[in-house]
Amino acid sequence: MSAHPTQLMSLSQYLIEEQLKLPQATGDFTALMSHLVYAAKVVSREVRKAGLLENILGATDQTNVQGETVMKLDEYADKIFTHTLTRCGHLCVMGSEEQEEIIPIPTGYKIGKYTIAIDPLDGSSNIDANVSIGTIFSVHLRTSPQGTPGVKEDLLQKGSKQRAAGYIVYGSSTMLVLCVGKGVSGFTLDPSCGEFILSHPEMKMPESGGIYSINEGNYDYWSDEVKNYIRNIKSIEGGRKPQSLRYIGSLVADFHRNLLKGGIFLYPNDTKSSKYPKGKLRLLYEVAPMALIAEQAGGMAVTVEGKRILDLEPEELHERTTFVVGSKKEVEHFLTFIKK
Ligand code: AHM
Ligand code: MG
Repeated sequence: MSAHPTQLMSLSQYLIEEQLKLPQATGDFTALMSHLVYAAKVVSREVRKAGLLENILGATDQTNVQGETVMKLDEYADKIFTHTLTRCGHLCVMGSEEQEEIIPIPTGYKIGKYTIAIDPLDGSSNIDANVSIGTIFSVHLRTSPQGTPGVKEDLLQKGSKQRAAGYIVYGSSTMLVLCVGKGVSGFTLDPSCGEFILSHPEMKMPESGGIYSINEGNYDYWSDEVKNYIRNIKSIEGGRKPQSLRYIGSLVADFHRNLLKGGIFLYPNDTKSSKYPKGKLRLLYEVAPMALIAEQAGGMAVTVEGKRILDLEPEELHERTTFVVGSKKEVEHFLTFIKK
């Protein structure tokens, strides 16, 4: 960034400007975001130190609610986000990938009007290999009465009702991509002053792209529609250029690259074994927030049956779904392969 410091906008300034556009805004959302950003900076600091400290890399002796190995950084990130956010006075309840049940506000702390569903550290199987990982979050307004403890139903709301969604990618730099209802903005953490600075205003996903991202090792498990689509985009029939495969295995990093460069990401369901019959990714804190960001950046997000992700009615906290997301023309092309 070569702009003079007086021309730069920090995330705090950005949030206050957004708040001032809404005469009815109370400042609660801005305050909630500042607590979330504090926790993200702490996680970013720990990720940057990984490898130096013995107690950060590697696995714990536990598995999470999904039956997956819990990494030490997973556990650390879960603790810092849930501790900070449940005590900030603006949430009524929280949900985390790492915790089976909803997380209540501890006794003695103010109960607020928002909910957050979070994947504290996504892509954690990549931690030990120094590959980009991330945090994904989704914010809703509660539906149960104000002032009472929040309930599961406050979290089980459609993606289209999200008040905000975002992700933090701990990559070659730490970046926060945020949608506060309308439009998408990207902020890069300046480690010298500890602030997220607006580096990517009004982000738009290219209308089409030349990248596809999918775990192709699962090919034999897919439906014929998904197989036909993947064969088609790799085909050179008629002199076409095949698309490039890029798959990191960290949703945040794969999504972020496709947002910037254009492309499509798919995680279909497993039709031949019982491992992921509904897909692997979780609706509330992985898929729905990414879908809001994609749509607000001009892209599309659907299930493998072609249903709009933001219209899905969640029934469970850790519900899984299939996910096809990316540039508008690429997702539309995918939809032409689905049987009517
Ligand atoms: P996690 O939440 O346990 O890290 O799992 C989610 C991750 C996503 O980041 C990524 O897109 C996907 O799992 C990769 O799965 P696979 O290894 O099956 O390709
Ligand atoms: Mg995850």
